[in-house]
Amino acid sequence: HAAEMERTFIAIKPDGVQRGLISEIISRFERKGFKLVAIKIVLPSKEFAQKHYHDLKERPFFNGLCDFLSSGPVVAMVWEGEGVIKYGRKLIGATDPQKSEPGTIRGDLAVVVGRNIIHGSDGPETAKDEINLWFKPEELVAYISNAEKWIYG
Ligand code: DGT
Ligand code: DGI
Repeated sequence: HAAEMERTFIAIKPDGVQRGLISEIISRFERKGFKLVAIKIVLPSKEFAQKHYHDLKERPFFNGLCDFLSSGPVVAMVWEGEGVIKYGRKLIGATDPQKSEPGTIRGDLAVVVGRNIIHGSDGPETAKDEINLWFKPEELVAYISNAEKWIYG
C-alpha cells in the first residue's frame, strides 16, 4: 500500500492547547489508524502565521486570525496514511463549529469559527506546502508501525 500513502499537516491551535485538548485530538487521529511522523510545540511569530495563512490575506479576519495563531503555543504535526488529507478534514469537521457534525473534532469540542481549535491541510498541494513551511525534512520520521498490517491488511 506504500504507493497510496500520503501526508498531511495538522496543527492544534493556541485555543486547543490552552484548553487541554492535545491528547484528545492526537488520540482521534491515532485510533483511526493514521501514523504520526512529525510533532513539535512551537510559538509561531506573526510573520510566520501570515505565511501559513497567505491564501486568506484578502479576508477581513486575516489580521485577527494571524494574531490569534501567534498568540500561544501551537502543536504542529504531520500525519501519514491512506487518504489522510481528505479523511483528516472529515475528522476535523466543517470550518464553522456551528456547522460541524457531532462526532467531529470541531463539532464535539468547539463553538465559534474564530476559535475552532485545529487546522488541517485542505488538499495535496497545501499539504506539501504546509509540511515544508512548518518542518525541516529531517524532522519527518519514516518508520514501519507494527499495527500497519492489521490496519491495511
Ligand atoms: P481578537 O481575538 O481580539 O482579534 O478578536 P476576535 O475574537 O473577534 O478574533 P477573530 O480572530 O475572530 O477575528 C479577528 C477580527 O476579524 C475581528 O476584529 C473581527 C474580524 N472578523 C472576524 N470574522 C469576520 C467576518 O466574518 N467578517 C468580517 N468582516 N470581519 C470578521
Ligand atoms: O481550513 P479551515 O480552517 O477549515 O478553513 P479556512 O482555510 O477557510 O479558514 C482558515 C481559518 O480562518 C479557519 O480555521 C478559521 C478562520 N476563519 C475562516 N472563516 C472565517 C474565519 N474566522 C473568522 N473570524 N470568520 C470567518 O468567516
